[in-house]
Amino acid sequence: MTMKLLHVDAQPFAFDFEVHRTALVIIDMQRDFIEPGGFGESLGNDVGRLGAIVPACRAVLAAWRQAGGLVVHTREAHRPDLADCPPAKRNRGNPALRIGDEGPMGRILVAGEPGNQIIDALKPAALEIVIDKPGKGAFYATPLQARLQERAVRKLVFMGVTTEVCVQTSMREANDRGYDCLLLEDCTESYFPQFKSATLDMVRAQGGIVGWTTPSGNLLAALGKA
Ligand code: TIU
Repeated sequence: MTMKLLHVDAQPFAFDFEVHRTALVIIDMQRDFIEPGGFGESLGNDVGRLGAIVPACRAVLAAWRQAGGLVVHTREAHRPDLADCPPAKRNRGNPALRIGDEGPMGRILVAGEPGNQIIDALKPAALEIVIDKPGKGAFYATPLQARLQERAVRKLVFMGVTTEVCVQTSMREANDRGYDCLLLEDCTESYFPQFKSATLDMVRAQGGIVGWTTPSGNLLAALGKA
């Protein structure tokens, strides 16, 4: 693994990082959000948009693994007894299928069910960190902060879905814990294109109030893979 300081062209200015002090965090690339019949669709969304980012995510994941970087995968997942699912979340919006109900891919948003798995194209490798999270943020009620501190990680590169919900929430939580965050623009997607675009704008406004954004090609170039 290189110990060099690498520079990525980004907005609002260059993002500098060392691979051994940085983690790639892939948010909730689960069948529940990307395929029909899961949680995303139960909320009334057209899930078709999200799959388009998978090839770009795969390219980054492969390059990051080859560089020897730490990879964190998250899953939005509730315990089978739903003890970690507030009724306010389960009942919000009176959805067609509620969290815990039986759907075409098993129980909606429940750990261990087929629909709750990360899609095969981005399957976690042995020894990569997998974090099950009951909320939208990756830090709330999870061991993520401890796992990153054990490895002296200071910076995070984000991919995943959805941009303005779990990705943005996780980036804001990371900010408050002292991490610099880079969001890869073509490796994140929303059910609402205007929300993705607004999120990218608000992340990098005010001198990077939440973080940096860049197309994944710029990260690949910094890693020597473009
Ligand atoms: N509904 C929606 O856009 N997202 C979520 O409920 N969770 C995540 O973003 N992972």
